[in-house]
Amino acid sequence: MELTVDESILASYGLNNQHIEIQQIGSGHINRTYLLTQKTVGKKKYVLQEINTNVFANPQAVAENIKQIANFLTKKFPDYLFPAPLANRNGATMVAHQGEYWRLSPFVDQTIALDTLTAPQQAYEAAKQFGKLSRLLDNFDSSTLHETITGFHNLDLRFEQFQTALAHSSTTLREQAAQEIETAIGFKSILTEYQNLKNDLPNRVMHHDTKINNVLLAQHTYEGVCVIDLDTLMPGKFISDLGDMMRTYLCEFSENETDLSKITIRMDYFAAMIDGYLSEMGNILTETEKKAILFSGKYIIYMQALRFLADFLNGSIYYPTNYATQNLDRTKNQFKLLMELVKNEDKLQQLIVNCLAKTTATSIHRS
Ligand code: GN1
Ligand code: MG
Repeated sequence: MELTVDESILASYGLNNQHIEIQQIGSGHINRTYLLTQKTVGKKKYVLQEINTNVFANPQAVAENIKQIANFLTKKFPDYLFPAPLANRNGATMVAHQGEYWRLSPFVDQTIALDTLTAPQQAYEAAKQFGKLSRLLDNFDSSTLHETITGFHNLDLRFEQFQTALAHSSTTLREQAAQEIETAIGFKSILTEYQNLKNDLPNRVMHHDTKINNVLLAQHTYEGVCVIDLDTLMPGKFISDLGDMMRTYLCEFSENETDLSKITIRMDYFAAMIDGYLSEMGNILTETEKKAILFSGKYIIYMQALRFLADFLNGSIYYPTNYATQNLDRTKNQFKLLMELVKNEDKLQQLIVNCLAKTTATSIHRS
């Protein structure tokens, strides 16, 4: 079936359906994404996205945040590539059409978004890109931004949502997930640690969705090019970004892998990832943040497991699935990953200490 997009949406950007080829792309769970290619000479490409308003109830807030940040970056760091949505003929960066919200972004040519990594250097490059964004936004006042999803990375809320889902779930789903429910409760000390830590971490502008397919690498060299999926750029804590990198860079297989024996952690990727991140953020992080580096992984992986589990218990209404128990399988996958992280805690902490020492040595050398 040939894909088409309503004429008026394209027209507002000066584009015409007949001169455009449309192809669905991306592996994100939330928004639908299309690649538009002009059939005419030049074959210019764009990315068109429909914002999922079940998830982003206030798309205007999303658009405003991205615009504010884009303005700041353009002014302060004009060479930085930030693929923000383009302004249409009316100057708006989003188009409303029959209750749907659409936006058009530049397509970054000759790049690739990976679902899993195949070399430590890729982890270095990807982490460096997210670290760079945080560094460039270090002086941006995060309190001027909207919270595009309320309590998005609030672990208290996520645990509560898991408990609510559990209380309302059917006996069948509850029985199917009995082992994972027990594991979720067994790891509750991560929630306590989060509660003790969160107020000591400064507010920053965080990306909040740093999974590996949200960074573009150069097609052949795998050099980092830019970050994408900017919807959750909002005030947050540093543990969000580095944590989601650990969740998606360290294992050879993604959250969809069902063979749990494959869910292990790659130490060399961990070291490369920390190095890449610290090459940008090493001199900016506070001492408390530096101490929370390993915790960031536990926090995000635990939260993601809770989110998949809650969704399974709710009847899989949030994350799209290919089969009925996929969110339960994803929960198992994430818990296995969490266990691997905990099992290797001492070794990983030692790697962090080594990486931090390198950062300090470099900054002394530079000064
Ligand atoms: C969603 O849209 P996507 O696939 O980049 C989710 C993230 C989860 C991720 C798990 C707005 O991200 O928080 O970590 O799935 N985004 C939202 O794969 O809920
Ligand atoms: Mg996303």
